[in-house]
Amino acid sequence: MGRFRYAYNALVYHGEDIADSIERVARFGYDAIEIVGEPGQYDPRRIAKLTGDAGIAVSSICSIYTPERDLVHPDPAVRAAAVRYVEDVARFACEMSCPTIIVHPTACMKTAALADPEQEWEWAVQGIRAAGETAADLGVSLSLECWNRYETYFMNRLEQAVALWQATGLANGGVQGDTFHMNLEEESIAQAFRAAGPHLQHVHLADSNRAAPGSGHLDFGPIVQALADVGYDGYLSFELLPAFADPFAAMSAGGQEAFFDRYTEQAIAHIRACESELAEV
Ligand code: LER
Ligand code: MN
Repeated sequence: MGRFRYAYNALVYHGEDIADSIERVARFGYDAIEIVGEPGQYDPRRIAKLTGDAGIAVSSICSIYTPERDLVHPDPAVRAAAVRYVEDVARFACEMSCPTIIVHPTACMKTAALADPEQEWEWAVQGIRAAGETAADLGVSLSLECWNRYETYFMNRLEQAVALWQATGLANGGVQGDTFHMNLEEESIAQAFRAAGPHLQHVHLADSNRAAPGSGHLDFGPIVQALADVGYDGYLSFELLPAFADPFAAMSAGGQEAFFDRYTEQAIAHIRACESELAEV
């Protein structure tokens, strides 16, 4: 039994029957699967049964922040719809006994503010707090994920996410680093995880090219050591995507065979090898 629990984000399995995705993730020894945050497209009861039968869990929900789901949009109707979306995702997660849903305040690929930064910050605090209170009633936690500057202008580094999380006053959740984004935005990925420490709620792993660890140039040894040293006990979820600027365009790209068996097998093997080299905490 290793130290960490592993999940694989089904985002890149786009178009595949979720039963096949669950079977693959279980077959390669994962503890869980991360499910795409489209409650209207999946039956949570079917996923709960399939994962239970396969002996794995649902680790997290990879929410999809489209322009209609922008928590800091100047139009109050858009902000309200975004809060409702996060609440719907929390209910979706609850039906699958999934502990964490991923939250980001802006639409994905929004690279410039549409309002005054202080005003947007206040809207983010209000929206996350409102959705977070609903999630808390459901026993679900929020994970504020940082993205790189080409997918958002709003929150790129873990220190910003910690400040935003603390401003909400919520107790159910924390912050999330994704090594693909951190490779662009943090001075040191390992150091950023150490600084975020107890606030870490969820982690996405991908190599520098957003393929499986071992495919790019990131050295995961110090990253895994940092997560162990801060006592991180959430999931390590592999979010791997083909080389598209817009991560959601990758979903419908198709023909990404490497992201199925090959990378699913490679990802967990690479990080487990790092785990086996850990210096005792
Ligand atoms: C989501 O986890 C993420 O990392 C962003 O690129 C939006 O998909
Ligand atoms: Mn991510």
